[in-house]
Amino acid sequence: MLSPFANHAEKLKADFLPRKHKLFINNQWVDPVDGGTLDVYNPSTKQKLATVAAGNAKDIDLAVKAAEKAFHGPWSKFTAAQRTAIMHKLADLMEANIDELSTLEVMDAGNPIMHVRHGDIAMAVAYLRYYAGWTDKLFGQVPMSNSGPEMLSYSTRQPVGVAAAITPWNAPMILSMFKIAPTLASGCTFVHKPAELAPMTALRFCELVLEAGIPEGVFNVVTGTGPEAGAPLASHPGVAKVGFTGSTATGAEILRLAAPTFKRVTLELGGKSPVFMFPDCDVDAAIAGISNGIFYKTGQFCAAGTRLYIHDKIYDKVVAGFEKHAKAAKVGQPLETDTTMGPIISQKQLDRVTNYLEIGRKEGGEIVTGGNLLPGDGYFIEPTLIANVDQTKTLVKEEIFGPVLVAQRFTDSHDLDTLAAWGNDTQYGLAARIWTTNLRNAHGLAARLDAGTITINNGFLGDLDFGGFKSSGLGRELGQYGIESYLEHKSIAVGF
Ligand code: TXE
Repeated sequence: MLSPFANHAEKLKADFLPRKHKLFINNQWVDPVDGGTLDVYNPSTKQKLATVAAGNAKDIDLAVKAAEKAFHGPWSKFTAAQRTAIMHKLADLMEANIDELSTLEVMDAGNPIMHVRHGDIAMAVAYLRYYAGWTDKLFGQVPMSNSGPEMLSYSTRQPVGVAAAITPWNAPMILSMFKIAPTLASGCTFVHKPAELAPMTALRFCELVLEAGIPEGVFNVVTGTGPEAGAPLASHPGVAKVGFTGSTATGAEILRLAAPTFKRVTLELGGKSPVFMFPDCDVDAAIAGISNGIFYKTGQFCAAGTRLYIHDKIYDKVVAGFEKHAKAAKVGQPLETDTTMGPIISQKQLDRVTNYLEIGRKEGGEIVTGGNLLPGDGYFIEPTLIANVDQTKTLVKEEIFGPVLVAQRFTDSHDLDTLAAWGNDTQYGLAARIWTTNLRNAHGLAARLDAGTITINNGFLGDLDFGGFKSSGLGRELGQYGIESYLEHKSIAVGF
């Protein structure tokens, strides 16, 4: 079927993609100081998509200085209402260009167009509008005990300064927006180092920033690799806050790089999220939930529910149901509107997934469905379910970051403490899912699990904050809490 998005793809191929992509500093497109370049590939065709600039420490320094100047300059004079207005303008521009932005992100990162158009990019617009509403709702305090005719002490808040964002490739626009929106709402300025594997929407977004009239220096993008551009950004003394989404190992490195200058750091890292399926749940809804959950971003999603704990009474039905969904899934070209699951992002990530499948086999796992690479031009692999595993197995402990589920049984003899102990038996604590209609199981288990986000049945996170316990991260993004790390608190005591 010819995708209605094919026209956008053709236009992008004719105009935007072949350009000489530069760095966006001070509202100008500039060449990187040392002239480096990086090729970007389409994971569903393995074809080169574009060549972008490879910035390094020198470019990061220019971008941070521009952001520092803007922070103390014109941007600091913007009222809350003006920041709100400009954020709404940016959101309107995103919406006006949503089909093109979505197409570009699909060509760059490989996620299915319908997920990207109606999920990621639409939600990024919504988050921008959400935080646009926060600019005039940030308050300090005046404790009654400290105010009176002869005393006044109060607290106030101010933006921390330059906020850096280092983002991954699995959901480029939305994970960037988790950081862009609170930056603009709080009055901070921004330097972004997008993922080298999928930087294209970040660059196209700069054109919308220009069109929206955001003053120079407020919003800067330096493309490049992690070690060459990300590391100097995370350690730059002019940066006050680093927001990072990516691997746990790189998160630890960011924390180390940010430590000498005591930057505020938020980290959203890996996960190995458990899914508990009780016999009283809506089994069909639960099967659809686990299937869609693992098809989403081809399992390359930090909060994906990957460890299934299924009650014995419904185990066979769930496994058969998933198999049916997996066989019916259309794995293929992500610009086609009926595609269920796209490719893995790169050969390296595909090798990582196939290596885990090999480990699973060696450790005695039974591949119930999937497990094979699929023909085609891109990095395609079948959705996979592996049974006959237990808590000791590598596939139950480590993040695979591919469309692979592992399934275990439980029975009535396992109490909530045992189930929670299994759920918590990992270094991660990002998310958990519970399928049940029994309130005692739902709340009892949710209270016992160490996870930042717990979904019961079809629960939707909405405007709640997002982040993880343990090695899944530090701090939170989204919601009211998500703007806190962009704000400094100041207590002022007045003497009369
Ligand atoms: O991640 P990296 P990779 C997990 C997932 C995946 C694994 C590896 O398990 O298989 O990580 O993916 C930048 N200083 N997640 O290697 O390296 C890099 O340029 C500063 C989970 O792609 O963490 C990119 O912009 N920055 C995840 C960003 O970090 C550095 C999303 C992410 O890359 C850097 C992606 C350095 N030294 C992967 N090294 C999630 N939480 O959703 C790299 N970077």
